Amino acid sequence: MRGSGVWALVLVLGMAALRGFLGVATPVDLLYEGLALLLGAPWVFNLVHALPFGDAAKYLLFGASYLGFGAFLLRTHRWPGPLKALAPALFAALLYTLLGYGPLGLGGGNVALPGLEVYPVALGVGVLWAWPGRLPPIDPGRRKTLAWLAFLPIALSRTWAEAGRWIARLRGMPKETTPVAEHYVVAKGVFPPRVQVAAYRLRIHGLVEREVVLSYDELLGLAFTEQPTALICISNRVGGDLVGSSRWRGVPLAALLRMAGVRPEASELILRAHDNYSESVPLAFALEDGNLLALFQNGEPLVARHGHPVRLLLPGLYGMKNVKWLAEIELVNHDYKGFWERRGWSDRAVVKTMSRIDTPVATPFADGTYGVGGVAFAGRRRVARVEVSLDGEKTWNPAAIQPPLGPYAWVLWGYRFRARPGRYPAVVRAVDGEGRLQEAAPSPPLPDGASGYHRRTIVVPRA
Ligand SMILES: Nc1nc2c(c(=O)[nH]1)N[C@H]1C(S)=C(S)[C@@H](COP(=O)(O)O)O[C@H]1N2
Ligand SMILES: [Mo]
Repeated sequence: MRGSGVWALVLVLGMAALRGFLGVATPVDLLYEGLALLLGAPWVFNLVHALPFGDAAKYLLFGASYLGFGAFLLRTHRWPGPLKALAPALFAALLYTLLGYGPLGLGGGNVALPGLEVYPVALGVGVLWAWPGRLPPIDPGRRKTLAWLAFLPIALSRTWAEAGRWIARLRGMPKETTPVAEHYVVAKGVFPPRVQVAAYRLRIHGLVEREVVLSYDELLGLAFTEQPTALICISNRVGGDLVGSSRWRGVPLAALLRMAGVRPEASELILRAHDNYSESVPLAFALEDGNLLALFQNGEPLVARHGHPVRLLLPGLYGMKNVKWLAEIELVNHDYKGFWERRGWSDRAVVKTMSRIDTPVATPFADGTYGVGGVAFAGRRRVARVEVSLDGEKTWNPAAIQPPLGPYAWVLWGYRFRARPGRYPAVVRAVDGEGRLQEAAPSPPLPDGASGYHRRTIVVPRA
């Protein structure tokens, strides 16, 4: 049994190395995905975030997945040889099925953790596990050292995450947090309406138990949350720059709705602004986590053009739903068409998965490789993976992703490669957290937002 333990450890570390150094998806990633999904339940998410781990929770979970897989291997210790060899593959099949990707992990050919990578790893590990040959005897004194090695996956997952750091060094990359002055601005009017803070009142009325009227100071007295959140305009073209990702801070919308007490008949919110703009959002969506009545952007009170004093932030919906200069929220029991809907634009306005190449000239690195990069965003579905092609879409290569600042922020991606100086046709595409590939067919922004891949000729200079 002791020999098995060591061998299980070796295999688990081997998989961590495949993941950490080569970016190969392994059965462990499926386990991580499953656990993360379980932990994605709002109450667990809040609990984990209340703990003093911060971002480390993710790495602990990643490490735990490796230990979990090791434990699974040990459970199969007494299985007959052939079954033992198939155990990791069965493990993968079970998780693929539970995750809804289909047992082979094909899920329409667009899954974030492709079976084409996972199964060969699973079979390889299985075969080594079933017939390891004769293991060298281990001196008991060294067992402790080996036990410490169990932490290597955690360390590796860290390096794997840190590996994204070079992405920020690529020339031409946007900042992870868009400064207020660089954030795109869209509004129906030319000048922002002037709203006096002293006179400002937010009114919540309609199908509520009690009408709520709050001054700016009263809003300031409520519990705040801060979250990095990307905004993208529905009229943004493929490759366009009507997208940004700032740190917004304010009062959760659900908390305000609770203050007013939503009546059971209510089904929709009408959002009215001081510039005669109006929008609507279904109540069920409005109640979700992440929706904010924002008063601050990147730590500063909102500036006029971004909605001073108060705007709405509805992560995952196109900018048009993120009402600036918010004046009132009315709860109603019917569908309401907002300013843009009446002009033919999308009613639901759920953002499409997008990705963009931001580096016209590849950045040379000391190791002889070159790097290109950009941003990607998939709203509440999150970005699972980004792929880049440099050969006219014959081959797609996985890009590295910088762990995003939060669930609603955009992600910075980067891709490193070796190539001779020259011009290359770069194309990028993203896969969202539901395993769905970015829509390839080009469509114009009207009515549902643009789709299609961003293509850009990149120059590989002489290093
Ligand atoms: N009151 C009001 N809110 C509005 C608009 C508007 O014209 N009036 N335009 C919307 C659109 S179309 C977009 S894309 C976002 C842009 O927000 P930003 O200017 O802060 O980037 O604001 C939205 N909120
Ligand atoms: Mo917009």
